[in-house]
Amino acid sequence: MTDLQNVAQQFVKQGAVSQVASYGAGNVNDTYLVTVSEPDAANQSNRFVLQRINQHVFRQPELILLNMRAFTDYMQQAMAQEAHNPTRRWEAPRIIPTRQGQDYWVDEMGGFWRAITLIERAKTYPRIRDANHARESGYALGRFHRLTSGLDPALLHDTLPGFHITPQYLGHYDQVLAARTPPPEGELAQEAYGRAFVVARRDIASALVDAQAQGLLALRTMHGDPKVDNILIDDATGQAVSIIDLDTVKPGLVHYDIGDCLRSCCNPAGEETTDLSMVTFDLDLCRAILDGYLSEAAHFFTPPDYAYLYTSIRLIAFELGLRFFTDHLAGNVYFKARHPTHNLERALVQFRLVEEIEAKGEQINAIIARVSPGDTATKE
Ligand code: GN1
Ligand code: MG
Repeated sequence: MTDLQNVAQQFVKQGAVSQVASYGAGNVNDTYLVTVSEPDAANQSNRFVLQRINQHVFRQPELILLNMRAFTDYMQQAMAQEAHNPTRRWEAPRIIPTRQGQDYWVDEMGGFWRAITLIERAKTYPRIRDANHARESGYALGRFHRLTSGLDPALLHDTLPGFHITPQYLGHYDQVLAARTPPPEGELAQEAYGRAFVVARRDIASALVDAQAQGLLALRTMHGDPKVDNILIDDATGQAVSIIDLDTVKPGLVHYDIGDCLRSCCNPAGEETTDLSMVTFDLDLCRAILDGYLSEAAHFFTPPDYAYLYTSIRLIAFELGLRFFTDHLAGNVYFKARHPTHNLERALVQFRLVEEIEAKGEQINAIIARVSPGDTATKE
């Protein structure tokens, strides 16, 4: 068993580790909150976040740290240069080096560890609480995209090849399906539903990569995982202060992020519910998120960027459902699962959400039209 105290101590320059506790609800990495007897001089805090990177998913974890250095430095400069509202708090987690000055530490079993600062007086939530929370979540993503919009994505490494490339997930799904043995009796109906669901939507898988190939959507810096649990909300003001979980920041389409943020934040039941009748795509939350997002992103958004918003919302919900479904069929090898059908349940939630997004397509497009320039007549 890993000696967590010893791992944590590698990142502590003064004082002793007094507690290491499990932290957050990530599906991929292992995350801990570390408490130290004395505050760190550089970070002014006696707590920090310790993570073991899942090397089955991230094959070259050191690239994560290289990227993090590059884009956090860039964002700091971008913030210093803009005349942004100084009363608004906005922070980014920083890398805490080891006592030897390295950005990560590898244990004797090959485990890859890194530490980052904890942003105090703020927390994340597993589900959206209200329209203000939704607007702030959209703002946080827009703020991140705006602050990185001038960064040449070619300067960032690809920490996770194929991430959000839906046609690749589909190819993998086909392979897994070809090797599939018949499911247990109790899962037959759900699996048949899932398979039919995917068949009916295969043709949407390439919509965003095609738009990129046609030069309509540009490669930029993406966050990769802007779900509701990764938006930090200030305890006192209710405003977003950071977007965390920066392992998947890499070159990509901002539309992957927008789709992911909306599929996560517009479903108040959350992605872990087992009551499918509670899964909805809430239009008021959608409007609030897009308002918050565009309050920052309108600065760099182009007409095709607006035109592909609906596509991205539908596609990324479908993609996550497909990823969960594939992982269930493959025996839960990617996402952590607390029980054998956990990833099947998660897939069904996303598929239900896709049906909602499709059923409400006209209304969602009407919201998008209202927030798009050129449609000033209907603007609120
Ligand atoms: C994973 O590990 P976590 O919970 O931050 C996944 C995301 C999914 C998310 C769904 C690297 O994120 O793509 O949207 O689960 N991250 C990776 O909850 O695959
Ligand atoms: Mg993540």
